[in-house]
Amino acid sequence: MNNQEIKLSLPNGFLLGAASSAHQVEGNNKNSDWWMYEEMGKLPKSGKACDHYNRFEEDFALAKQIGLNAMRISIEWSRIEPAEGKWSVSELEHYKKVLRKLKDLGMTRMVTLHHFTLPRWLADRGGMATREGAAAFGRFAWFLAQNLKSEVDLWVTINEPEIYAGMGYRFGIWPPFKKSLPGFLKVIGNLIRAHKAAYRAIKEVNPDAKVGVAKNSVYMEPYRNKWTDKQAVKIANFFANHYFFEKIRKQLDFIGLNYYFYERLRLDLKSGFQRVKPSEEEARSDMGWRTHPEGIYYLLRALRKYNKPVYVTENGIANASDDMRKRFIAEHLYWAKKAIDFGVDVRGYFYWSLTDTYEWHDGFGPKFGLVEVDFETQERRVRESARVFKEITVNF
Ligand code: IFM
Repeated sequence: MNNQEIKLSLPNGFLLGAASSAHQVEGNNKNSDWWMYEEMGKLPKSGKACDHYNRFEEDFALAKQIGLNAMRISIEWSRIEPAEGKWSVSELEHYKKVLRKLKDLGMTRMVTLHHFTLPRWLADRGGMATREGAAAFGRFAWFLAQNLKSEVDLWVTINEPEIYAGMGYRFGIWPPFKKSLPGFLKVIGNLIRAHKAAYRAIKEVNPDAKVGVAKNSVYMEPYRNKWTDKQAVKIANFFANHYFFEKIRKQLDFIGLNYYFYERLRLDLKSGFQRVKPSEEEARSDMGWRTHPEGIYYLLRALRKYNKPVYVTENGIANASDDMRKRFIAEHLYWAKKAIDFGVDVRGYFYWSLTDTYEWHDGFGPKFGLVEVDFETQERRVRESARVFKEITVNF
């Protein structure tokens, strides 16, 4: 793709935005389970992160300046409900200010309610491994719907349910550091309950609200043109990309697609089920994740069967030298546009992330941001690649 081809014409009202999550950018999220484990030395410390809690105005102004018309942020549950049933008026006021700032800038506001962290009090009681966790999430959603009714344009209940459950309960890398397949499946079941509870709560307050989920999806291909490899893809594709949507189909106003991963699968008697490693020539991010823009097209096409609006709620690359990012964004948008032309109702694209962030167990190493952050001085510098958004035509 050359630079000429970046000039895509996207549909009326198409959202071009960036995404972030509270714990990764705000700083000092002291009442969350992550903070607790960071203090114990089990995770890198997030500390002040990007100090976005105090610098949100500057950050949103940069988003506007680079040509974005939408932001996806998350509201930190542990700030709003630091103890069970005790709602913080001052934190609610803070988020009202944040959301109003976006409105003043003319930006659409997508808000996530659960992006990997939990209030400590709930984590102490088993979090999402319990049905009570799902019910508590419903109450949290109800509280926000009541109080932020006119401040949110699009609600996302849960971010990447399978990643959350997998990292915390199957691979033991994130809180609460468990490694159990039955435990993982139980959490998935409770996240489905949690989504439904939040969906019902928000709709009870405002039947016109638009509520969706942001689901991580993996584009998979068979390694060889063999029946076994194709079967492996079929099964893995169902569980990784569709099971969750199927379960919440009736409680879903829009679909959120987070796309980062491409896999080639093989299955045979000798080596069993295998994810074939990328070859040396394949483009990869600083984190070793291979990039495959075309994959977004096939994933989006497969979502057409749900007959709902779709937003790319995340897509991004860790690329400190910034030599891959512009092309990465342009090519994903190119393929998203192809999906629109195919008939998928894609309404927006949110790049991950506006700024560099605290990247969970990888700390401050990976650089995903359109805006570079010096974590010592908190200085911001817009990366060259961020220009891409001004080169794309959106018909308003
Ligand atoms: O930083 C994360 C984000 O929290 C969820 N989606 C993937 C991003 C990059 O790893």
